[in-house]
Amino acid sequence: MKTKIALITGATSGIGRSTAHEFAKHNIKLVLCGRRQDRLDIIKKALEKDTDVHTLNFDVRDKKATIEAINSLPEEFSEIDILINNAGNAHGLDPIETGDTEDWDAMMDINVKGLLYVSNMIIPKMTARKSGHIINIGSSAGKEVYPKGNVYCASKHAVLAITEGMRIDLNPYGIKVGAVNPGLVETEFSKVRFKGDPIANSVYKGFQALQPQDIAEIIYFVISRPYHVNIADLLVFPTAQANSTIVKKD
Ligand code: NDP
Ligand code: 8X3
Repeated sequence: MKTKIALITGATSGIGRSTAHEFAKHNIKLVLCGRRQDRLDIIKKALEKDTDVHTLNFDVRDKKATIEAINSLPEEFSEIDILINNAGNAHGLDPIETGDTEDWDAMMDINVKGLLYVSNMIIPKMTARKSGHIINIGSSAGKEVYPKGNVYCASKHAVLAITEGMRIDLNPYGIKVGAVNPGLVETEFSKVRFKGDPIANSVYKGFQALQPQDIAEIIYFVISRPYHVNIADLLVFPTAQANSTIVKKD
């Protein structure tokens, strides 16, 4: 069987980086994307013993850079079988009346428009081949709005709407589309959200948060089902978390 090729956005940290490691274990060829070249280099070096790796450095907010980066893929990496739209973050946690419009721009531009720009570059080759699998990393925040989550939650609700839209429109081509929606995962997510404020250190204290490896294993499970099985939407919480606001802490 032909070796599959996966493109993972946000592969320099957290869920994306763990997914790259998990896929490499299963000999999936990798196109790893992110803005931090030093990290891309380190991950490439670590995974190259298991699989072929190509890195792309671009900001998903930048449409032109996204187009150029994906167009630059060498032929042996250019037919993407699996797209993991993972790049994204929350920026700030503020009530709507004092929210920072720069944060709003970042979340909508990265989590929503960036996902669309990347998908727009990958989907045409999937439809031409009539095969492919797209997984969008949503969030429990895409299913439930929590206090001060306003725009981040909106961006993740949009990811779920886009996922459904993709699944409908790509159905005639036999392309699988689904979302994996985690609750609290201990990554650099809160460092980014709180911009270096020490409050970030308390987010995952007092309970066992999900680890990025937990999500990576689930993503591998999703992509390794037989062709007729499409996991369309998957919500995963740490056991201590009941919903976006109820977390049992020690
Ligand atoms: P991390 O902060 O650890 O990783 C975020 C990744 O996204 C990094 O690799 C970063 O790479 C990349 N990224 C961010 N902005 C851009 C950009 N403008 N252009 C290109 N890449 C970008 O967070 P997580 O691993 O937790 O987050 C991954 C996904 O999971 C996100 O979509 C997040 O919303 C979602 N999620 C996270 C949860 C959690 O609790 N942690 C729960 C539910 C969903 P670089 O900086 O190098 O560009
Ligand atoms: C990340 C989970 O609850 O911090 O999407 O928004 S939460």
